[in-house]
Amino acid sequence: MTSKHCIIIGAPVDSGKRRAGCLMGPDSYRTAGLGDALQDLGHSVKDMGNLTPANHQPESESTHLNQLNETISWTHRLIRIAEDSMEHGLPIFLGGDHALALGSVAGVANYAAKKKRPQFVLWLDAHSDFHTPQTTDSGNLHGTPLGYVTGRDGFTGFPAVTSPIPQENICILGLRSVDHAEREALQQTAIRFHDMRQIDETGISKPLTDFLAHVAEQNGLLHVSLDVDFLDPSIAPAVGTTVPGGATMREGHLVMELICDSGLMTSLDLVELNPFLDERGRTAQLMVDLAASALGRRVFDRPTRSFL
Ligand code: HAR
Ligand code: MN
Ligand code: MN
Ligand code: MN
Repeated sequence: MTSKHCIIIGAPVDSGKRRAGCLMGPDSYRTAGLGDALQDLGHSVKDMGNLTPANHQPESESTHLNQLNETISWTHRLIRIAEDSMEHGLPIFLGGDHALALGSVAGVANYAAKKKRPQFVLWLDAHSDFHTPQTTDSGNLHGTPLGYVTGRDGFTGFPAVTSPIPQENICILGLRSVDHAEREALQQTAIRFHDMRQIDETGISKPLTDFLAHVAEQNGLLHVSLDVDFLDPSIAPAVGTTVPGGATMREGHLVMELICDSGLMTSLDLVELNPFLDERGRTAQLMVDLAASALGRRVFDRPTRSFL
């Protein structure tokens, strides 16, 4: 693949749910060798260090939403840095929990709109994260980013979504835990969603290559959001929301290798790693290895595959 300028952005967001620990994620990825792995593949790497949320009001008692103000403040920060970093290279957002994608995705979409290119999103996750602040039972905002970036109502207090992602530009792979309200809403949309049962039947490459072909045809930008719980907990235990029956090691790598072959990825989130729950760093290492696959690591070189 052509070499990229990778911009590593530590986003130790830990406000998207109650169980703490994702704030240690960015440093775990660094310890697992993310920067060197990317450089060994021929990319240039700039590490921006870890962000902090903008100052915010103390959390209010009068909402069922967990750490709302801190999450809003992270969203402001991340939108700006996402928009800006897209001008300079391929941002890799090191989470942090999935609430970081409220900002990373909204920000890259603003950049795409400026460039008059359509923005696409590949969501690799056990969960659909399609709640709004009204529909979430848990009050955990890491369950809402796809709701936010598609422009669903109810995100009072958050930055207005100026470039909503069109539903037909989103593909979710890996689903096996979808709440009732999310299912009802998702089924009314043009979002492409594939649960593990379907992936068992068709293999994971079929829905993915169909989607990549669509992105290529539309000359789109592609944001990839990789949630640790996309993977089976037996290989990726370091996550607060484990759901059995997830993607295998090879399914994970194949997804990343196909993304790499397509040459389409323009930004990446690595989210939900909770190093406090890890076993000798194996989950952090696997996530770094998957990122390396998406950016060109392989056993044999293959010609770039055309998705058109
Ligand atoms: N749907 C559940 C909720 O809203 C669980 C959401 C879990 N989300 C993540 N990221 N772990 O995918 O509470
Ligand atoms: Mn800023
Ligand atoms: Mn998620
Ligand atoms: Mn998840």
